[in-house]
Amino acid sequence: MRKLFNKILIANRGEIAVRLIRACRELGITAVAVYSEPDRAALHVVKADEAYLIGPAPAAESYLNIDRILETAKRCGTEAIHPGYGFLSENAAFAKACGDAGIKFIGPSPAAIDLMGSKTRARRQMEKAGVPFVPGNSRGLESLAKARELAAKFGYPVMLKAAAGGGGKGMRLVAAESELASSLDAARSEAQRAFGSDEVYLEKAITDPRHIEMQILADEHGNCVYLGERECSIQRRHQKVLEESPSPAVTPEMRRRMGETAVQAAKAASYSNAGTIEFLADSNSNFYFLEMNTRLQVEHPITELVTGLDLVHLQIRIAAGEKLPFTQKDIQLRGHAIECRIYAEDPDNNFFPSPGRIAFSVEPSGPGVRLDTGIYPGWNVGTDYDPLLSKLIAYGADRDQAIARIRRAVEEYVITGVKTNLPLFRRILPDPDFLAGKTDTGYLARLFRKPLPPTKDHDREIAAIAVAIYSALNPANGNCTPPQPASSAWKKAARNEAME
Ligand code: MV4
Repeated sequence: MRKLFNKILIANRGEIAVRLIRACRELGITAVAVYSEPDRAALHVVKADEAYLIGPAPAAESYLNIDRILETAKRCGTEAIHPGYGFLSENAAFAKACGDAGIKFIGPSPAAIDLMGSKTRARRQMEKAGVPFVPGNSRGLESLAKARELAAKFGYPVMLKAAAGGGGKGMRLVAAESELASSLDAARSEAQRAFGSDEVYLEKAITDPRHIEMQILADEHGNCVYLGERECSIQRRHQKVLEESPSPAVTPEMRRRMGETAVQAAKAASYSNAGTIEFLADSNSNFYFLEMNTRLQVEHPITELVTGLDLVHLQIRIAAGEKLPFTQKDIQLRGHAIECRIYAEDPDNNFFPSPGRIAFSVEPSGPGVRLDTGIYPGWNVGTDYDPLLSKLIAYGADRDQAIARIRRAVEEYVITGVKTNLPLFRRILPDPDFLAGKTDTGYLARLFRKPLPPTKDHDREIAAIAVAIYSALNPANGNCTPPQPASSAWKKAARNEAME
């Protein structure tokens, strides 16, 4: 096989950087890591072929430092840059700067990123393409009077959103006309502060919608396919917690309509590479375009498991100019996959970040289990970046088997030294509403109002704590300290014994 690229620089950190390095390794491509000062000994630095310091802890001076990253890319002779998710992944100026420097940005064109970055422009483009979207306006609101008129037309409750926002930032729910004036003022000043633009638009609010997103893949020759949906409604403060594919709420017919709509949307944006169309779905299975994410997403592994495709390999092949190696009819969705995002957060203290040194861990494995992790025992989890530690993913022939496997894997998983949200999954996974697939965006709030069920996990937890203490007290038996040099007395004795 022709080499796609000789060298790729990975402009990211944590589990996703490790995921991308693995893809490079599989494709025979040299993987270059960049890192900030506190990330000197991060897992992605350990795993890369080369690694370069790009600045101090603040992201603005390191992982968001376009000049420094491009300078590093040129110095080490990289041919392409993969931005991962977050950081510079949806920054059109960065994508453009890569192109100008003769380095391939592994993602869509700057124009496509730019289009989808403006929610109002994106809505206008989708309108032209005949994609269904939430009733609302697609230009900034010029006045309170206009907002009143539109809200009356669509009916309360309505949602005010920042045109430059997304992901829930700068969003306000307005229940009645009496709140409209103050909400509009607040939304405007919040948008100005957060995004440098006070453009705000209005949509009819869908109550307790589901968040269902469709993965697409497009090459640079006009071919585009959809790879099935992900149900992402289980969120806390716009942070996804658990995702699954397929969605328990989507029928084959709805999937086909959603998929074809997503391909239409991608084509209307002249989109290439991997992308995701977010939809809101109401309780009557109507779905509406919400926004497009122009990057590889955190939850991409569940799509990989149900399609059998490697999305990162495909991203790299597309960026190298290859055509999609399949058409829509070749895509077969098979089985069921669930992802749990493991965060360093304290569920007993309002999910407050829980930094610290990973003292010890037991990683789950076994049938149908995948763990994408960015940590190791001894690693110090800081507060400079996102608190995502790892993603635990399970696959099964059907939803029941996927749930059984992820429950089993969550029970196996031990992390000590920081608090994690693992106990949250011990609540979600056996919950009758979750098991019945009743998982709209109001699901977690409803779960938190339920009384805590009695737990049978305590014995296992106590056993895990005992192992951790034993290991901490007896360094030679644990993995919290570097391996003892071979010259230690007992190892010598063991060697002598082995030779006798
Ligand atoms: C909405 C909505 C209801 N109606 N828009 C939140 C994230 C951002 N991408 C859009 N969001 C929403 N937009 C209308 N017209 C409800 C939400 C919403 C939500 C969406 C997806 C997942 C979780 C959510 C939690 C609260 C609100």
